[in-house]
Amino acid sequence: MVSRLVLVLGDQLSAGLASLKAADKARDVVVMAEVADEAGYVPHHPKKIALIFAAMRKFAVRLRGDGWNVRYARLDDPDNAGSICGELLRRAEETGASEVIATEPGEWRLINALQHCPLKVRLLEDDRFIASHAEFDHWAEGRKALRMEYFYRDMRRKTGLLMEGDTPVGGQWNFDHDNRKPAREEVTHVPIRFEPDDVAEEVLDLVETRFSDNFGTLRPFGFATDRDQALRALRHFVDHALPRFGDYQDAMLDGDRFLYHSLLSAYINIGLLNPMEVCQEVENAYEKGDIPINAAEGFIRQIIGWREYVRGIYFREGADYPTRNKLNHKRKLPNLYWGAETRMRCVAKAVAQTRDEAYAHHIQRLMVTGNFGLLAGIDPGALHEWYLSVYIDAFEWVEAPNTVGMSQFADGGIIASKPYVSSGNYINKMSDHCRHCAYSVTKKTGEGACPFNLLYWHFMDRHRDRFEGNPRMAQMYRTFDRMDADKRETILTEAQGFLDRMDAGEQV
Ligand code: FAD
Ligand code: DLZ
Ligand code: SF4
Repeated sequence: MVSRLVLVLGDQLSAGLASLKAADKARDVVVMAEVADEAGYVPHHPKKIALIFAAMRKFAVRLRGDGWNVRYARLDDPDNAGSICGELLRRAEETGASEVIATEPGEWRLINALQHCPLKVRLLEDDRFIASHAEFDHWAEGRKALRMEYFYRDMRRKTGLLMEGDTPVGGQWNFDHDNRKPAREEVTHVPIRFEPDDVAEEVLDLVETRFSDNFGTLRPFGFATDRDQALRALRHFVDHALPRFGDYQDAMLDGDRFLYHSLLSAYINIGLLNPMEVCQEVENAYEKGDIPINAAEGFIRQIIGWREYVRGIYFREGADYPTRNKLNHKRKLPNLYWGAETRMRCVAKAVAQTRDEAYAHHIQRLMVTGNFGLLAGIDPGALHEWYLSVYIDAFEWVEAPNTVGMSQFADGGIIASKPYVSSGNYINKMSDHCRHCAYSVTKKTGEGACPFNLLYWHFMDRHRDRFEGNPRMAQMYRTFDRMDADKRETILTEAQGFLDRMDAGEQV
């Protein structure tokens, strides 16, 4: 019988993958390929490329050990075709196969490329997610607003996680009001790191040679690159950080990059960990009495709520979603996102950490770099490309709704009911950055006034027509209008001056 090709992409490294389940070990051939197209569609952080290549190589070894026939192309193989479709065509010619079984990629670009590849490609739905496309669409159908909270409750009912029959454990669905504690200065959690093994070392050398111009520091590299290590990272998180995850979820500290966050997103996104097993581990810890309900519920909501919800939106909204720009923001991305010096301590810290770790936690992404981008009117497409490039966990299905929708309001309010904008006050409340900053968070105007304070009102002013009628923003417009006219004028002029200096490439 003629063999079929079974495609396994760099973020599909799961033994239970749909395409592997549908294939026949005895006759089918697994195709895996490190290709220039995937490594180059954005300038990925070197750590991200290293993680994916090392994890792919180790997964191929594992599949061979399980009896699969694997054809693996390394990036520097002389015959490498440079694209996923090209590699499939090459392997089809080698093996005589004419049919490909693939699990749906997490990006429209690659789905499109597979659909146009001149081979018969059977795309299977990615069942590592909890909600299928049909389930999400069924939930969304006919609703005026697609709010995550209601979707999340359905996912709790479907999975049975933290449920007692039909009612949520602890008597309420959401314990977020317990999760807004500001930063504490002594954080006891140190994330687990893994010394690169021979496979990882070889990949690090390759990445060093080929991608040294990309933004980001490659070494030291401490990410898990196989399932056993990823499981150890999960257990380490549950034992050491999860108990305080809820309390300090929104906090930021000048001297601590990770606080009590899990750093598990990349492992879940590339398939080393399954989202349900992660949640079950957390539920077990709660049932054993090791962690409080606000930690368990808060964490599980991020995975079965937010993660599933943003994926549903990405696929429901279609391929043009990442290009949306409802607020018509056009400013080019300032160099400070690529590490140019800035006096804004919060931004400088988030960007430096991103460069070193390929990681920043949610509030840094949303309320520092995202908030600044939105206030400054930066083109959301440019921000989308930045977030997709620089984070270890960035794949378009999850990155684009978070950036374009949640953070930049560029989808016009499908994900967020109001824009996530704030003055310096929020950052000061949730962090200690302002104490170390050249700007003064308490100054609203004049020399040294915090730029977030100026730009906040600039944003409100330039989008008055759109947001004045939003009941959740009306109070802020009233506050602005109560200021005397001179003060309003000064704020707007100073904000514009700041933007002009930034556009001119001056250090701000
Ligand atoms: P934790 O704080 O420990 O949270 C636990 C888990 O919940 C995460 O591992 C992740 O799987 C899930 N999760 C939490 N929040 C979200 C969310 N909003 N959407 C989806 N899953 C979530 N997450 C990505 O996985 N990839 C991205 O490319 C990405 N881009 C983002 C861009 C912006 C502008 C923003 C505001 C958020 C983005 N997020 C993205 C969501 C979130 O910031 C990261 O999932 C989280 O910071 C990963 O770190 P962690 O594993 O330590 O998460
Ligand atoms: C992100 C990435 C990178 C950097 N390189 C590869 C690769 O060489 N081969 C591969 O199969 N996958 C890679 N990936 C992951 C894909 O880009 C990912 O599958 C799509 O973006 C869909 O989520
Ligand atoms: Fe950021 Fe403003 Fe605080 Fe400086 S003063 S750290 S710019 S919020």
